[in-house]
Amino acid sequence: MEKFVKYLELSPEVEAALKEGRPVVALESTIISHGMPYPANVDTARAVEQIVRDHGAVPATIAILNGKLKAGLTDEEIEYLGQATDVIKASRRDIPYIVAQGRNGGTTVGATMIVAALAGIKVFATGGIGGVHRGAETTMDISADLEELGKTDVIVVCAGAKAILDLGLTLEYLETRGVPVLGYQTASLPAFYTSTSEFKVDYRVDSAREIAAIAQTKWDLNLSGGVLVTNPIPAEYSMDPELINQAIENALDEAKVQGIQGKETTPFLLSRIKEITKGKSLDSNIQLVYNNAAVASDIAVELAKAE
Ligand code: PSU
Ligand code: MN
Repeated sequence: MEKFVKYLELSPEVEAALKEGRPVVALESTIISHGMPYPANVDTARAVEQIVRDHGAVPATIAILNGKLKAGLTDEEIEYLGQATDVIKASRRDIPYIVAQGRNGGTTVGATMIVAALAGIKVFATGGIGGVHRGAETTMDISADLEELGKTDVIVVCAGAKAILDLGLTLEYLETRGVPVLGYQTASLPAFYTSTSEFKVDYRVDSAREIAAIAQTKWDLNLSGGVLVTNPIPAEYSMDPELINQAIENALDEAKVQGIQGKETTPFLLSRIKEITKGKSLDSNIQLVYNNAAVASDIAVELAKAE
């Protein structure tokens, strides 16, 4: 038996689905513990699970609880992550400490990929990925999400990257790490709150079936690592670019003045942008997560068919 098995705890539903080769979609938990305020975080987490089910897949929300790497949470566990103050934002570097000390962690995109891969889950839906932060040429703030995409075999469905990041440098980094950036029914890189940006994705792909085939081909060829699917926010929830960009600029200025650094940066910016936009950014954030869960489920269904 592989050594990691003793740290892993799959819910009975997730375990059965994986055993039987049925589609499973991983969901992250930093978005619950650090990405959204209570109770919107918990309501969203539950609604996302329902959307995955409605699309014929089994949801596996991933987190670290009492030192166990969990895939598939109970309602009470989701509620706990949404309210507790002892939950650590968990990236790759945090996992050994949290597990060995029996602590709790909300897993980032990168850490969720790690647990998904250990569990045998190939598809993961999130809101936005971390990336190369603006000013990274001096701060060196580059999200570990990008490194993980470079080496861990999971398809990540997101709404692109937020303009709190340097989108151009984020794409450069992904290219260096060999990560295909696919646009779901779009050639433009979506920018999270808005459906387009001035950047192009590597390839536009129009169906879940084609995305599944591209990922399967990548892994058949031993080209290890993730595939990034960027799925634009639906037009009716897309924000006014001027409004959101002004909010982002203001939030970035405040972060600088207050000396916000490291892992606090992304949660700080998300929360400030929400306040500046009077909650509009949170509404958009929730809707794009729903949209990503639906597409990820379709991809998981196609992947399961092909296997
Ligand atoms: N972007 C969002 N909401 C989030 C995050 C990013 O719109 O909740 C979270 C994700 O879990 C992502 C993490 O993996 O922030 C990236 O953090 P950092 O930039 O510190 O790597
Ligand atoms: Mn960072």
